[in-house]
Amino acid sequence: MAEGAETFSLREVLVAFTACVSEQREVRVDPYLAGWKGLVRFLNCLGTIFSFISKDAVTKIEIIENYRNSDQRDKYLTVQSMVEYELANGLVDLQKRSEHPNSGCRTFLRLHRALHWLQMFLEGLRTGEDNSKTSVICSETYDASLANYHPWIIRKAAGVAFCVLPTRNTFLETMNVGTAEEAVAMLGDALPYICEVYKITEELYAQHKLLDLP
Ligand code: 1PZ
Repeated sequence: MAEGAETFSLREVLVAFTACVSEQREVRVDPYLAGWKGLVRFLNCLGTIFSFISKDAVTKIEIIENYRNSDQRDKYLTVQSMVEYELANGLVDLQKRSEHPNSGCRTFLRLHRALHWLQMFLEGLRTGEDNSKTSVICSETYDASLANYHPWIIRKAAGVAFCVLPTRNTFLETMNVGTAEEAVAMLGDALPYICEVYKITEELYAQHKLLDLP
């Protein structure tokens, strides 16, 4: 395992998602990105074979972070304010990527789709048998979600990478939350928050017909 992994716990990462939903049921961008950054760190601990995945996630996190560090930072405080601002100002390519290839809306949508996979994957881990294979849980949930948006070559590379994942119990221990049982309990606590973040974003994107942004 990579250096630094021993001080890293997935608990803090998943806790970041508990801070995402505001009292007005808006999704806060900063804790969302903090959650993703932690997930990327965790992914890097699993081996260099995953680096093509973490690099793409980092690129997308940085695009949105740059908006949060720009003069327009307040417009990117929540996903709701981002959507409203970018749409009102014609900053989103709706048909085909051209003038605004890296809009906040299209970039966030990629992370949002990945969050759907994450939700299903963690639920699969939580409810799986002790000796089940993480690689199977991972590929089944990937095929049912994110894979629909990826070209053949990426699906192929992802499939190869999944093969190196350890068994479920070892994977749960890699999360550094304690025993496998404690990790399962933590997942049970954290997953409803991740589901809520996903659901609110999905409804917002559906309402504005943004679910297919190029
Ligand atoms: C625990 C094992 C981890 C498995 C991770 C499963 C996800 C596989 C995703 C493969 C993505 C491959 C790289 C690049 C893909 C991009 O083409 C797409 C679309 O972006 P566009 O080309 O339109 O700009 N990017 C994505 O779909 C975002 C993927 C982010 C994945 C983050 C995974 C984090 C995993 C955390 C694990 C705990």
